[in-house]
Amino acid sequence: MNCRGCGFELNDVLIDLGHSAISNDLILRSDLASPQTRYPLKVMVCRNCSFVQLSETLERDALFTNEYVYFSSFSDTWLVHSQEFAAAMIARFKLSESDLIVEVASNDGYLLQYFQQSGISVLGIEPAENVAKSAIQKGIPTVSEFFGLELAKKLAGEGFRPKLMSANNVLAHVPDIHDFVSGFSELLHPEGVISFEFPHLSNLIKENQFDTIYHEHFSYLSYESLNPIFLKYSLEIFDVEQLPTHGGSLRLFVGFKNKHTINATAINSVKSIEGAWNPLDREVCKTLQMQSRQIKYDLLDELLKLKRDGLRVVGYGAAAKGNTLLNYVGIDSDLIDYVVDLNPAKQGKFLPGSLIPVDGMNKLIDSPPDAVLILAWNLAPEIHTQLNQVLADGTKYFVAIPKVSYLL
Ligand code: JHZ
Repeated sequence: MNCRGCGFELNDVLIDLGHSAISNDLILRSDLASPQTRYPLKVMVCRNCSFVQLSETLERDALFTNEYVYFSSFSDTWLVHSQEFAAAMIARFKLSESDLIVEVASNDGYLLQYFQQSGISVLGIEPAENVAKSAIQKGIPTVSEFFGLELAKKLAGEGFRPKLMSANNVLAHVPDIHDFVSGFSELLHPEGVISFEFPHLSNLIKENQFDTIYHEHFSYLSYESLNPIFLKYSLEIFDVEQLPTHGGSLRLFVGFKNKHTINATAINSVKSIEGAWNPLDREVCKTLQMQSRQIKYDLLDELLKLKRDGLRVVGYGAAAKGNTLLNYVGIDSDLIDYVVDLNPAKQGKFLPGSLIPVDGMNKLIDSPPDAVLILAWNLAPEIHTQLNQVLADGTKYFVAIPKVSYLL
């Protein structure tokens, strides 16, 4: 097995989570009797370039289908984040009505809508056709194809030259990172800027976010491992921001070499964090594996305690990460009655592996729980506030990451 970053042979394991079902592949009631497939979920680190990646990868067409269930607009926290980003980019890079913005993995138009409201031309690229359709219905022009060198050449040939390209939470989803990055280099305006956001590997390690490992995420990213890949395609990282979203993300600003002032202070601060949480350090790997196992024991302990007391426990947020947690810990509907999610595309289905049913808010009212495990822990404050208005005062709320703990 060779590194998808540099081709070097891979021998070092960061963490092994056994076998798991495909996280966003929710099961229809009519398929409940069929056998379920689980695939290995093991993360490797390249000794040569530090690129962190899954050992086995599934075909992208099996993961991003026409029934893809993740719609970005279901979280207000994320919408506010996107609106603020749009305003900040327009101000910082002096974007005007004559400029074009292209977003790769534009989902349901959750971000481009804010640029469009400012009168700027936008183009979305979203391979999941059902999700792209929802953006088009909102009036966001969207091409429903996978992005890479081929599509970039086609768009450049048609005269598209974006001043800003944005790619949020997509870099990790790409099997061929070289083809993907070279596409940006092909399409970007010579003076243009690309913004890449992704959950930061250092936080995954530091905060035990092992549940963010699933088959859709081919790689787990850092400044250090991405820098050489950008340089190969005449691009360079000139600035970086550390964000609280998705449990701690990086936003990299990338442009053509020598075109932008480098923010060395911001870059050095990220490099020093990555030095402290180095995935090639054996102790770091051992600790992550050990703490993940501890979370498994603690969560099972807590659920068993609640069940022995005769209490009803439910989950909230049928997040992709929730499925890794449930599969790894070995939880099913004997321990968690149902999971609530606002997204109608997930409701009425069953979580892959655990086969826990997914329902809407009405179920919470009809069968109120005594305790709620918030699977989307990254959105816990928003969810907690929302549920407090609906559920009885004594209801308990808890999360499993970074450790099993109750919310106050
Ligand atoms: P959420 C996502 O992962 C998607 P997921 C993706 N795989 C990725 O790369 C990472 O982020 C970074 C629901 N919800 O965003 C909506 C409510 O029902 O934490 C979602 O189904 N009510 C591309 O799937 C889920 O919770 C609410 O009030 O792990 C949250 O999923 C809120 C706020 C959310 O990410």
